[in-house]
Amino acid sequence: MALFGLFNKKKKESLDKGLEKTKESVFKKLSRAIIGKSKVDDEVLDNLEEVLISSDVGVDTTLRIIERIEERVQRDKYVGTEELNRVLKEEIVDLLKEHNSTDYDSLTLPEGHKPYVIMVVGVNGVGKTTTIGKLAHKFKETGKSVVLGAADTFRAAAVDQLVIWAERVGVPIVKQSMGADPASVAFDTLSKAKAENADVVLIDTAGRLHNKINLMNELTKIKKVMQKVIPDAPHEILLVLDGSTGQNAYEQAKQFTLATEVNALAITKLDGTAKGGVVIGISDQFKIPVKYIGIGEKIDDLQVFNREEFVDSLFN
Ligand SMILES: Nc1nc2c(ncn2[C@@H]2O[C@H](COP(=O)(O)OP(=O)(O)OP(=O)(O)O)[C@@H](O)[C@H]2O)c(=O)[nH]1
Ligand SMILES: [Mg+2]
Repeated sequence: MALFGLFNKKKKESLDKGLEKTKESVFKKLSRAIIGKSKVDDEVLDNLEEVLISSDVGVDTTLRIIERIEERVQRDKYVGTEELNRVLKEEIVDLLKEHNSTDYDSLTLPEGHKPYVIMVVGVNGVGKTTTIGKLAHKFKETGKSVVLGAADTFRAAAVDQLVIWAERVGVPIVKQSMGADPASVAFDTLSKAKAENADVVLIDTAGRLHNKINLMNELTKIKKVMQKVIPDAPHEILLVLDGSTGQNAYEQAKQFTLATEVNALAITKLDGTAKGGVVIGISDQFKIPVKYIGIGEKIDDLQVFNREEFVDSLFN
């Protein structure tokens, strides 16, 4: 138990540090929003609405949060501004729980899929390859055997980058030369993982092809070919979004969810940006669980997303 507590403390510390910029910005704005006010009234609520929208929470989600707080103020008759942070935290966590009452323990793999195949998608530069490296490390730490597949054959450097991660983490990788058919790499990767009875497969894909239609067709083809080896693969299509792009991340989520069956999200680069509010908006607006957040470039800078921890860190 003591060890578990230590882990949690470490996780919280890195989360606080990773979200520093967003926290600072939200804190400043919130302080301004309640200046000279002792109770939460209409003016404070108007200011709060501005704070949330300007923190990239998104208009729809902001309105839902404000509505909840309005109801709360009516119900409780009086809510002091010193309680605003606590009330905000509670209402946001409750809002996020509307889609899913329990948090995902993303590292516990569902039974009956061995190997469990995760195909990682997203536009170029969002952090797909880095997230795969960090995730491979996480799975390995929990005792799982992992195989990586370098199905981004669009650039030579893409394969090399994944090779470096495979070495760093100490897991096998399946690759072919640059320009090879990505679907063929995926096929080889699944064949190897199946033969070796591996637990998890992580497939990297290209974020940039000649155009968007090409990209979506390519992903569909990779999927089809994978199913020749494992009929229900991929079990997870993990869309990686760059949190520091704010509204752009929403747009990408919209486009990818329309074109492919994305069923998990990772939001990266939350360190070094004040736009961390995107995580709240995206969790609320897409009914797809945010499973991971990226808070730095290093191997340990990926966290399993937990709504309460996240919201708690943001408003403390
Ligand atoms: N600060 C920070 N940087 C990150 C994070 N995740 C990824 N990066 C950096 O973002 C850059 C792009 O990451 P990649 O993993 O190469 O992105 P990608 O989606 O694979 O890119 P393509 O292969 O070009 O499509 C790298 O410099 C990473 O180190 C993060 O959580 N925080
Ligand atoms: Mg890459």
